[in-house]
Amino acid sequence: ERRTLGDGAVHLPGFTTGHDRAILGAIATLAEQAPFRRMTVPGGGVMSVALTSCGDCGWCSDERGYCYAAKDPLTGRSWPSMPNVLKGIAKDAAQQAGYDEFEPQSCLINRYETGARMGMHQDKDEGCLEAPVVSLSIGIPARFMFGGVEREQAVEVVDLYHGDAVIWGGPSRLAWHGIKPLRSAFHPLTGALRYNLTFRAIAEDT
Ligand code: MD5
Ligand code: FE
Repeated sequence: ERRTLGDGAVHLPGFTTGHDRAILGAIATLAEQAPFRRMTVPGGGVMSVALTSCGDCGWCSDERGYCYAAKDPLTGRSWPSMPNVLKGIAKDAAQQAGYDEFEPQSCLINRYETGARMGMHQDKDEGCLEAPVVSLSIGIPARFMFGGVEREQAVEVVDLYHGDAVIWGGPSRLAWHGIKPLRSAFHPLTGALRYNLTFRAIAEDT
């Protein structure tokens, strides 16, 4: 099934079906090498979402700002490479949405516990804004807030469930978005947790 969530956003409900255990196994192995951690954001707050990354670079935040960095600031080592099983699923999802050339360099993995949330933001640190972001939702559901390219535009709430893939391309690539505080729930494969994996093409800053 392929649905249109909004301008340029393609929703593939249940896309990861059959790969869930492989995805969760990959996350567990990655987290041994680059543990989930809660990052500080500019202003001094600490995110409620814990995260880690794999691939050529990983998303980082501290008091000074956000960036993609080749080394994990927690371990001082390179981020673990992107597992082929994850890269393959991301490329297949992108292809379903018409992006045959998508080559993700980085995968950010967010881990939400009950009450964790993500405030409204745009993803624009990647450099390659022509490439889509592919996201996979695993575990308990989330209420996704989907706004417009302008901060003031109305926000639509969309529920994202275990196994859903969303390909954010075209005008939705720069849409404002966020996640409402996670409601307590249980999923047989993740317990009380939700994971979101986002696959991104990154260009070096010049
Ligand atoms: C999440 N993660 O569920 C979301 C899913 C993040 C983040 O927002 O930055 O880690 S990715 C949603 C996304 C990405 C790019 C564009 C749009 C949504 N959009 O146009 O709404 O943890
Ligand atoms: Fe985002």
